[in-house]
Amino acid sequence: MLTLFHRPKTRSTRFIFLLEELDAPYRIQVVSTRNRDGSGTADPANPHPHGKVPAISDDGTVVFESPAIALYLTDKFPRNGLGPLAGDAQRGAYLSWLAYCSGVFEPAIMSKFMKTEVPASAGWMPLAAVMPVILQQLEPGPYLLGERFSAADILYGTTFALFAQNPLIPRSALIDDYVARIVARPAFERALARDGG
Ligand SMILES: N[C@@H](CCC(=O)N[C@@H](CS)C(=O)NCC(=O)O)C(=O)O
Repeated sequence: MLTLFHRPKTRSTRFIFLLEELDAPYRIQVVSTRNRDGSGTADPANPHPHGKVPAISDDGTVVFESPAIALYLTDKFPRNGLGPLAGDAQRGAYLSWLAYCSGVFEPAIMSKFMKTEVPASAGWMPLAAVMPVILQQLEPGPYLLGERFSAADILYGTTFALFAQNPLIPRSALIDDYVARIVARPAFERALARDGG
């Protein structure tokens, strides 16, 4: 059985969304994590090396970090076509956009939030340079991979949704329409219903 180590209203909620989209069998194990104010403790039951969520265990095979989990799950449960498989012409784009999310997009948001300049030698770029790249990819629409909805859209769509009321990410009709498409999916509703565990 596949276990999702989860804390409600965090990045792990996206994986309830994905597991619902995949129609995969899974159980949720709610764990504690540290809080933003420094209080709280990581749960020893959580296999993530820093006690963060999400992490999964698939009959003992542990996977952590969002892009890795997304890829593992879409490879393992290919039935609903949520991730192009090896040999698919869109595989390269899929892998790239998954990795870009936590390797470039999220650090760019955090740098802007922290008001820290992104050094030229950093592995990511300022948000002002990242947003045009994402917008260009989304322009043909309706999804990052064009007509094909994928797990990458779950990562980006829910991130944009989180910042819907936050001026940190400049709004555009393109992003608003994209978010509306993602959160209208029945699997998203089901994920919110199961978010508490
Ligand atoms: N790079 C990780 C980030 C995971 C992460 O930061 N999760 C937050 C919740 S949204 C967390 O567990 N925070 C508690 C902590 O840092 O101890 C991923 O993308 O999966």
